[in-house]
Amino acid sequence: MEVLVYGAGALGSLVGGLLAREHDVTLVGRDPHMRTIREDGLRIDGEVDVRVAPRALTDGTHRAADLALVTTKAYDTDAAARALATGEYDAVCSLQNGLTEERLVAALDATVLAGTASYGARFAEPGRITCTGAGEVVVGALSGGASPAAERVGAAFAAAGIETVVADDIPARRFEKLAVNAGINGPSALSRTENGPTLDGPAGGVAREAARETARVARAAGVDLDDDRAVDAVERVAADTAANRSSMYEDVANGRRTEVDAVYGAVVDRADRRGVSAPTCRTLASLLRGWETERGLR
Ligand code: KPL
Repeated sequence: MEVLVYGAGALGSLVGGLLAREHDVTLVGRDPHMRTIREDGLRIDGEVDVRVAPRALTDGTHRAADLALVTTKAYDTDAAARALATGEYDAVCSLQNGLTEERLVAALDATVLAGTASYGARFAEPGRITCTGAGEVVVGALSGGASPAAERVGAAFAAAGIETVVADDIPARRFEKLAVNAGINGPSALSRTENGPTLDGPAGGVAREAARETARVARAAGVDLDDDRAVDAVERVAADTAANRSSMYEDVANGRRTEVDAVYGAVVDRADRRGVSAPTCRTLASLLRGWETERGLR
């Protein structure tokens, strides 16, 4: 299968590198990472040991592939969609944080799938990614149910040795993932703690409450996600990735813009539209937006 990975940061490079063991992969990202991959190939170490030589591009002009994976930060989704709209893909699958898929649907004439990748990935240096946790990829139709496109994509991931689930309950899984991000990302970034201690320490109550609020918003939107499932998911992911920094902690530690809008904005906007309360997510959104404003990041 020909696969284009749009957004070759840590996770995109890791997933693209694993796929390149079996498929014809093109990574789209930034220099010097792309230049190093072109010259020396891509090295993945840590929990897996992989050396591959995918194509590595820095621009977003027209191209075609069987599958385009979108792995950019959520706030770069519109730019990714504009670039992908100049190409042709049988399926486009988001592995991003936040509920970004609707924006891809609006911009693209292709089947858009939703996915999650529970791998831990850290950018070590240009051309080298460290896998800090080997997980699984879940893929499925945006509105749930069976999907031949999701089956094809799932089979391609599995053929590359990636543990893969093709799920028919994507609406609940998307909100479950949002609950995980709402529970872990803000509290870990604001308390500067790794995922495990975030749940075990003083920020644990905030994390669980943010997950419950996300589940409430999901239910108000007609998605069947109960509070216990959302809290269990946060606790499970925090335990599985205990020693990892969340992406938002990394962003804050490096003085970069965060995915506050895609995570907390998504919860709070939906809460406001549906008339449900989400005070914890609202507070986390305000704190993170305030931090970004102070640093001129928004
Ligand atoms: O998706 C993540 C992130 O850091 O953005 C989690 C699942 C919280 C893992 O750290």
